[in-house]
Amino acid sequence: MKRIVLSGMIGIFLFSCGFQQASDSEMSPVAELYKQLKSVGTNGVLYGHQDDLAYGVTWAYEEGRSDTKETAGDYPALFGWELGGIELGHSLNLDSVPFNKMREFVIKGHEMGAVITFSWHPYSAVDTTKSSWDNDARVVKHIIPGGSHHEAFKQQLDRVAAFFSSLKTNEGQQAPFIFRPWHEMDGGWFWWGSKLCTPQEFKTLFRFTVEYLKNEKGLDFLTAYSPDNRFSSEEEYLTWYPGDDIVDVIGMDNYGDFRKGSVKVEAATKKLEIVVSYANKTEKIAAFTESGLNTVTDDKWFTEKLGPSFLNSELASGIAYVMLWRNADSTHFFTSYPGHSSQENFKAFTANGKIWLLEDWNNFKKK
Ligand code: BMA
Repeated sequence: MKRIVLSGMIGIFLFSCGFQQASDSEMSPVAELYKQLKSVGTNGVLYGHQDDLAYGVTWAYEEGRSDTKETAGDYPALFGWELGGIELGHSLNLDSVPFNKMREFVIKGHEMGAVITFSWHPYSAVDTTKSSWDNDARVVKHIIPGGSHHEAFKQQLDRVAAFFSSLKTNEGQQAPFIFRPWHEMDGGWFWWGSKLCTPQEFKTLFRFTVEYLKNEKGLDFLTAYSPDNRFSSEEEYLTWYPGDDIVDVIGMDNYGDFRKGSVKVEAATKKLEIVVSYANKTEKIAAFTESGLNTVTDDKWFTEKLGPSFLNSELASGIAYVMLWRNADSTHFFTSYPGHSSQENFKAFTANGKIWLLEDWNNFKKK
């Protein structure tokens, strides 16, 4: 990895010019990440896992551990982390991960060569006792510019920005990452979801969030747009889309098409094809930003459901990565772990040459 730090202004300039135009020697770490992920194409799919280095089903905060590594033999190629709680100045996130530890894991993951992505389930800036899932009041219209709680929302973003700015290596290099705010907006379970804001309000919120962090706070990162699976056409997919000028990763979260008893692998494939087709058209990165089967109730799930959803289609296999959700405890885990009855199947899935763990990804980058 090249470690060339450009000033914020030059970074913004390169960003607005499009990454492709910069030559390698002048590329920022974020531009380089974009280029690397874009070059994945149909060669492979990075395997990612939320909170992988922090805890697994049977352990927590034990140096070097990872349910992925202990099951499949290597770390994930992508690590997901969650910011919820940072906006209130909490020292632990909403899943009890200390932000100080998270920072260490992010830097470690980056130095290992992995891709880093952040989700964010913020508390409401209108009523900070309300979590992301308190969907009984309109929040979005009050926090966008002109809204009654816009200043309070900016203070929340200031805390997010301070954390992002602190993600620096010992040499002072900012670790590049993908920020994936306001996800699953097409569902009705979050206060930024389809029940409680209009597409226009949503787009204003999304744009303000990204532009404030970049333009006011001088941050540089890739941005992911990630609706849930409730679309069947490109037009529907783009209902909440804030614009090609601020989105880099064209994503989808999808648990619904993988539920035991009502699995719809082909439907999932069609949606991924819409995602990849739009990303290809706009020169962006396509990704399967979240999935998993809670408590992995199907021992063959990885090779018979998840894998085929993208590997069975040349177009859908153009996603750069797939990220599975966290392994919190024995009642809330979304991928395999050592000793679980799905472990052999998970090994077989990750042994497929198209599914890349960390070493596969690092080898690809060397080529
Ligand atoms: C959800 C669940 C919750 C968690 C939240 C944010 O899907 O895993 O337990 O608090 O994500 O990470």
